[in-house]
Amino acid sequence: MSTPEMIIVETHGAVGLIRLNRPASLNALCDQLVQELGAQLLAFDADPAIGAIVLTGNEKAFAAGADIKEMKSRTFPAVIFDDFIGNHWETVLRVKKPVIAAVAGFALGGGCELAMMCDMIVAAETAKFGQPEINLGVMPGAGGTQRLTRAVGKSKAMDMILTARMMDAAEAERSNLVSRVFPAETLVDEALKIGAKLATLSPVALAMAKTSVNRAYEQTLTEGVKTERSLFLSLFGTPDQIEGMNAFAEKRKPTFQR
Ligand code: DAK
Repeated sequence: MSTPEMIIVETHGAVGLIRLNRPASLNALCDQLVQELGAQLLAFDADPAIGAIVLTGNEKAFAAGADIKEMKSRTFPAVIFDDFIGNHWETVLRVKKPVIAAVAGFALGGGCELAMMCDMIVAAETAKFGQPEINLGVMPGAGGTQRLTRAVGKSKAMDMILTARMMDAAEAERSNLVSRVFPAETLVDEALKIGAKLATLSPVALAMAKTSVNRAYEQTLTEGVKTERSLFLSLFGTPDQIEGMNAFAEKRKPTFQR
């Protein structure tokens, strides 16, 4: 993998941190940035020393959307037949390890959609979420109409998508778009702490739990509970299940396999 130019990659113990780094364009998601992000997500996913991943931007923007200047001259045949914005857009959905989006400043359009593809979103008090594509004569195209609606409900999703209104961090927390809100200065540290906790847990149990929660989006309750049951049962007999339950009975901390 060549050295990335538009992301900053760090490791903090067992947590991989990716900072989107195109500050002059508010981290607008151009082809190169999206490709570098996808490659790094897969690299962390394959690295046994990494147990969780944090994805963040900077204090002004998580990402202000797809790069409008790069996208503006695309025509209908081209968007159908070209690899529009690259299929790396949804790489985060293929990652088995937990991925936390830590959002400060703008998370707009594709930036909001990228955050919603992560497993959880934590936000700084400065965060602003929105799907303003309607202002550009288009509409969300990377899951915004679906994931936002499932997160915040129809009325708020319609409000944001049809009027391009932004939602601040307090409203996003009230509306269940984000799980926790922190002061901007401590956002990344807090996200890393969550990642560090996750990295002490059983990777296989985390992956199965993630799969099961995601199935809640796809299935009826009855089918979802069936999926949950079979994933739950599949964990019995794994070294981590044996270790986790023995450790509890022996009043010691478990050591899970990486
Ligand atoms: N693209 C390109 N450049 C952007 C940008 C963007 N999305 N957002 C900001 N910038 C650039 C600005 O052009 C400006 O550059 P210079 O003029 O200095 O060269 C610089 O970042 C600073 O921006 P501003 O001067 O505008 O800063 P302000 O603080 O005044 O305003 C703002 C901040 C976020 C309110 C404003 O920049 C803004 O409205 N930005 C556009 C937000 C937006 O409309 N986002 C949605 C884009 S459409 C798909 C995948 C994804 C998508 C679609 C399909 N597939 C996989 C099929 C996604 C589509 C979108 O996201």
